Amino acid sequence: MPKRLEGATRRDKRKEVDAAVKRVDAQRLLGKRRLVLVSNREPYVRKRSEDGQTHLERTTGGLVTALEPVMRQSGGVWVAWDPEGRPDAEQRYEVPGDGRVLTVRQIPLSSTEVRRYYRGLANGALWPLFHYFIDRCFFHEPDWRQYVNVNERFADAAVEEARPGDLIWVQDYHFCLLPELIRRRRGSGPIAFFLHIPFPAEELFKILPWRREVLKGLVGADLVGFQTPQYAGDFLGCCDRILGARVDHDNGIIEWEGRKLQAAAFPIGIDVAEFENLARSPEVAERARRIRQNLGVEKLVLGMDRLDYSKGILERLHAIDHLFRHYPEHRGRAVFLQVAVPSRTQVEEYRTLKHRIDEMVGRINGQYGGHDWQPIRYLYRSIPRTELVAYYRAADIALVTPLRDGMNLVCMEYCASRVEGDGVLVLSEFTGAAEFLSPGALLVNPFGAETVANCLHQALKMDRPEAERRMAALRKQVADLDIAGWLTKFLGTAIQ
Ligand code: ADQ
Repeated sequence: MPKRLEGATRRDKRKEVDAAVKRVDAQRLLGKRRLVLVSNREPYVRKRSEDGQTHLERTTGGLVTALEPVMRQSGGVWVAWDPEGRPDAEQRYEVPGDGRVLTVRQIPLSSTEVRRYYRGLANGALWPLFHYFIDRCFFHEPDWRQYVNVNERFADAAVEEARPGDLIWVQDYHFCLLPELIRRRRGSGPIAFFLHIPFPAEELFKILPWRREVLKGLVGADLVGFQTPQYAGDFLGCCDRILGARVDHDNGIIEWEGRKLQAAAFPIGIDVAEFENLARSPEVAERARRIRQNLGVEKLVLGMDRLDYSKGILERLHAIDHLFRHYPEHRGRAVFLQVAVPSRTQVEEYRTLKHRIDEMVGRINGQYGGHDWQPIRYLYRSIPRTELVAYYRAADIALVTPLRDGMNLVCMEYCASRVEGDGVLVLSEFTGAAEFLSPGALLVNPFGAETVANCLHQALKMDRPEAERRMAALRKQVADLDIAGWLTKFLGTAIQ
């Protein structure tokens, strides 16, 4: 029997969930099917409250917020890694709430599996390769074997959970082999896959020693979704020329082993209403005012990222250095605030990166700062949603300069939070989001410190009418990309 964890409903923000339920009609989309979702990350974390009771807290992030009501309406099962579980103890638990039951099936991993499948193949080979960092890739056969092994374990669990006709939806690069493994075990029933990160150009993808295996795994799905048409096109090219499948490039149809499947772009968005409502709340407005007051400058430039080399934080700091050196008029007037949420902290490379960022912040502050003004403020922590939105409200400019990013939600969250209609977005042209936000954003090549500094200077000097014009275009685009629409389109296509 699944165990129930006490007290979850108390902490759960039911109102938010109910609002989202209204926008995504799971019953209309799925009919009697349930949704069985597989993701690496668990959607809930267990917290102990002061009275000693364990309760569940939903992890932050648009995907979980948008999916939870759909999963619940369909009585769905979420299969995910249990990072705290003992390797031999698989668990299932129900998430209390209104309506039908949502079950989480947890898959614990051994330390070898974590090292080789998660840190090794997923984050030491696929993540850097798909983000174009060839020199950071490590291709080890033992890592690959564990990747296969873990994908097989997840396939067993997903198939065990799924009833005939249920939609199994696999998320992201941790599980590229899963669609085919599920198909082999299950025979019929729809399978969908969505890649949150970029899919690389063929010349890069070719580098992967297990390129055919990965493609074969993915084409086991009925629908493979990508963030942008560019990534979908690159995938189709690889299926055509590396796998040897028959490909209709115009319609995104692949024929493989007597079956047809579709590959297409489904650009993800954010829960726009959630950000707008938070930004409009008096608490957030007051907090934003205080943030500005404490910084005591005319202009606040904000960076907000997971601490990951793909986000280009070090390169951004070089640009800040360049800005204060070559445009001294901003000294004492502008502050760059970087908030970085710790990420993959057990990986040596991420620890080194943190070290280098710490050093660089110290060096720039030492060089230009004084008693009354420091050019950079740096927070290394995860911050609650309300605080996040307060920073977005407080910032005149969002500096979003990843070296490569599947989509990037931070830039959309910033625009949705600019309820007064001003603010400037400086956005890397190597994000998926750049394909959709170019009319309003200042697009920039994040690799050139001088280029970014010049662009930032332009943003700092931009007059309000231009900023408002640009922000109006951005807010419209962000509203069109709302997460509810994404979910509706994806699920609608997956069960056609
Ligand atoms: P990420 O690489 O995590 O996502 P992103 O899309 O920017 O990148 O999402 C980051 C999330 O973390 C945002 O929702 C943001 O609010 C939050 N966040 C950032 N800094 C934070 C902080 N200091 N404290 C708390 N929260 C913070 C992957 C892909 C992306 C893709 C998404 C969704 O790499 O390209 O856009 O999935 O598909």
